[in-house]
Amino acid sequence: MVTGASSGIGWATAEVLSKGGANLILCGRRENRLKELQSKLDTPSYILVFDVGDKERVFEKINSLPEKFSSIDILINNAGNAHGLNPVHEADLNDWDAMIDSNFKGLTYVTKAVLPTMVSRKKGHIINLGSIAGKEVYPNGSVYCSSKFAVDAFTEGLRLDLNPLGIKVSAVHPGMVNTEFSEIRFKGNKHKASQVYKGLTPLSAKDVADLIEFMVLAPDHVNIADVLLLPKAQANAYVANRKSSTKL
Ligand code: 8X3
Repeated sequence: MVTGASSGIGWATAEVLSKGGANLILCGRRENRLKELQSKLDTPSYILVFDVGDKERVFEKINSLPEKFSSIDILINNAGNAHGLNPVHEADLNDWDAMIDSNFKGLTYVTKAVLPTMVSRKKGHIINLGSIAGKEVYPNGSVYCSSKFAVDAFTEGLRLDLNPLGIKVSAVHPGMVNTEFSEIRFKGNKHKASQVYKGLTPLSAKDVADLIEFMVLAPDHVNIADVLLLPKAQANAYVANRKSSTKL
């Protein structure tokens, strides 16, 4: 199961895992995009349309899965976004709610809804998409970073709780990835979004998907538990080697 499959890292992950032979449950808010993705996949897939932040719908949809798709082996908790990049005193409360609802609360709801099928079989692998923003705080990113720090803490807690059950819990923390991410953060301002990756080669969604595939394919006794994935040009959350003088 991949959440946020309608674009970016989620889309690329679904494509890579399908090429590797996995049946897929594609989750997202945009049904037309999920159908487009489904038409490109090599393996059987099932679409679930919901917003991860909508608690009731998350459980309703996941509990409605047909028999063939109801035993989930691998959950990729990818859905999430950034809204705004502002200092605390200027930020919009609605942006904060949207980030906390999808990046953190939504991830916990989906996990809770999927877990019963893993717990009863004592089998499964959950991979959460964190961020370098969950390891380091940067200016104007206070609540986005908080939501990703929360994902990091939840991942560790989940790994502890599921340890006796033999269920693997891992996290991937990407730095700069060229997806719709910055365009959404800057509310459709393509110019501002393009400045973020100016003068350097960011990660592609496929780079992250390839890492996820590697983690999924590790031998059963191996858990690649926590990976920070950066483009070569990025040193940390706010230092990058750019060919131009553009600053983050
Ligand atoms: C995305 C990476 O550096 O824009 O989570 O926060 S960053």
